[in-house]
Amino acid sequence: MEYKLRKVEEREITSGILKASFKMWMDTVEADVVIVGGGPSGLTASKYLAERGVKVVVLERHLSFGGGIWGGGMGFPYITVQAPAHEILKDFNVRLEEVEEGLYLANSVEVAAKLGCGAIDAGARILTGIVVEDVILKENRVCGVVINTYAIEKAGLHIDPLTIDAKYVVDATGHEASVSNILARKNKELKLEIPGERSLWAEKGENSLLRNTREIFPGLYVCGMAANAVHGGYRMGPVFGGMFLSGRKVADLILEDLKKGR
Ligand code: 48F
Repeated sequence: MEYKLRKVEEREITSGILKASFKMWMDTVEADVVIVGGGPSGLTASKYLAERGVKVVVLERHLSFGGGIWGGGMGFPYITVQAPAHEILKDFNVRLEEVEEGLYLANSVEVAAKLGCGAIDAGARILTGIVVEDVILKENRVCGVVINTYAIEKAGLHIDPLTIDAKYVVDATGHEASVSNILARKNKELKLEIPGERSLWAEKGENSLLRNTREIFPGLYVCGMAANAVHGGYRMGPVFGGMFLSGRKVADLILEDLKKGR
């Protein structure tokens, strides 16, 4: 390696970034599936959809993906995962340690990083710093999302949003269930009751999560903690088997729907 860099002009840097960004955004005006939230459930779903050739866009409010996974339990950087969901982490090349029969430990920083890598390598597009502030609702179906930048949201500026058309939208926004809440709040005639999550009961929360992972309104699926928040399920703390399996389930449900041409 020669330790001498090529000369570079400022305009080359700027025009290179703009050219790539506009090309990417022009290709993001519509997608098969928009997943809102780049936490464990959303990233898992995105990998299993993208590797089957589905055009997937993950929109994440913050500049980094991973959601609630980075900090493990109260800042101790490990999460627990129950069988058979550890098989999903194997698909992402995450290293696991079996601590009890069928119960595994994984380092939370490694999980967050590898979920993102796995999703990107499978072909999912992850856009960070983007907030979903509404949905497109036509003829009793969610058919896309309304987006703005996190910087604009945080500054409180009144700037009109842009949109992304989608065949399916997935609310993977965690405890907030923000997409489902927006739909319910703005469209009272739909009579969508969203009770929010209950207190912590790991076993119950994990099991109900999988039942609650489903299409809650035409075009809108919920997965991850959002699925329990929408149905009044329990929270579960730093046990993540349900999150990964919920992401996998929503991908399978959507693949089935796409196959049927719904
Ligand atoms: O909260 P989060 O990690 O969701 P999850 O996949 O996993 C939950 C676990 O982390 C944990 C748990 C396990 O025991 O309960 O909490 O269900 O990730 C949700 C992501 O969605 C983003 C948010 O920044 C976070 O990274 N998000 C929320 N609302 C929006 C959003 C929005 N309106 N637009 C874009 N991103």
